Amino acid sequence: MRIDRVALRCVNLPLVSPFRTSLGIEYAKPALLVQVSTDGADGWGESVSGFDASYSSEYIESTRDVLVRHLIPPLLAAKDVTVSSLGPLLAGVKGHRMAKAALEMAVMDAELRSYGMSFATSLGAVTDRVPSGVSVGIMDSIPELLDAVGGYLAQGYRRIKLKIEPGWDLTPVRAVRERFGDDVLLQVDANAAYTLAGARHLARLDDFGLLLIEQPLDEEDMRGHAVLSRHLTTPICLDESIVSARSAADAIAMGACRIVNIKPGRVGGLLEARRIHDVCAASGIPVWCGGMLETGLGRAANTALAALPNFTLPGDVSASNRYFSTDITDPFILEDGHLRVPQGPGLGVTPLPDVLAEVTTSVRELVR
Ligand code: OSB
Ligand code: MG
Repeated sequence: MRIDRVALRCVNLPLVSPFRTSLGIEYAKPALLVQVSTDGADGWGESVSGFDASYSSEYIESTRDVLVRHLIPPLLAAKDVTVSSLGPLLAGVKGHRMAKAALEMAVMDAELRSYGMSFATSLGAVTDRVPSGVSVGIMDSIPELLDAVGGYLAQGYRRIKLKIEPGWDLTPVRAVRERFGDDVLLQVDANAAYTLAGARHLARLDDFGLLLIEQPLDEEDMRGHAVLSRHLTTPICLDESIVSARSAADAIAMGACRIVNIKPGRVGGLLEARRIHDVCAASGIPVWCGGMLETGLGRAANTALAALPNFTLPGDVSASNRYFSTDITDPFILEDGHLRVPQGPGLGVTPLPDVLAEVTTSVRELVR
């Protein structure tokens, strides 16, 4: 495939309600979209980098910069680009996994569209629908939280994840258990807000039968997670700490986690995400698909990945209307607590031109 043009498009979508985590509060979802034009089909990718560097060292402007200066030029110069040639082509650039993931997704979309093959088939999906969980932000009050959780359960979400931080942990978990009972699949995500000094406090979460506690400690504190895990009966799940198949293998070997959250957009792309899935499967570690409030483009890719066999827990793959009043693609809809895995060529979805135009804040084009 010859790549003739790459367009980098910044979009900003208002969120239906503010999303608060231990890292801050978001009112809108900014995203950098990558559109590749080739001698075959066009393809779309989406970067999960955020507006600031609070969740990850990568952020939208750093992603755009490394794409423009270092990642796109070798693609435009290459005679033939396929998704499997990207690894070697881009090996000279360290890190910048979110940028690489967006580019890989766009090239993969173009390549698979030219074959008429879906992401699901290409990745090895074993199901055509995936159970949908929902990530519930930190709220101003318990009644507000119970309203939100009750609303999601009424819609049919199969699993609830509560964002926690020191001062908002035991009380919201207890309140949700008391109101909605012990049968609700419930888990928590701290986004690295605790230290080992909080181990005894976190162990009090063991009373609530949680599926897992996600990323309680700093992303680089693999040893700390291994120590903490010996103080808890609740399984530790890592998110931010898992950046590659190698880090997943290390985490498992150290006993730092018993479950892994795989975010393709954060680990360098779908191929690395699949390698993490495979390492975990071989080690008996269940995985689930995380999310970064993706638009319908990233959601299509995540849904396809979540259909692989070792994705045995419901993921943060919620319906479009959990995030946006209007998505940039046809919306993903909750049906009996599941999202359908797109079956069309490539991602199986494309941006709706009118909506795209409305949410676009800038476009930059690079040509061969
Ligand atoms: O830690 O899983 C996280 C959103 C942005 C950044 C980090 C996280 C999240 C979520 C939302 O929890 C998951 C979703 O996309 O629904
Ligand atoms: Mg997380």
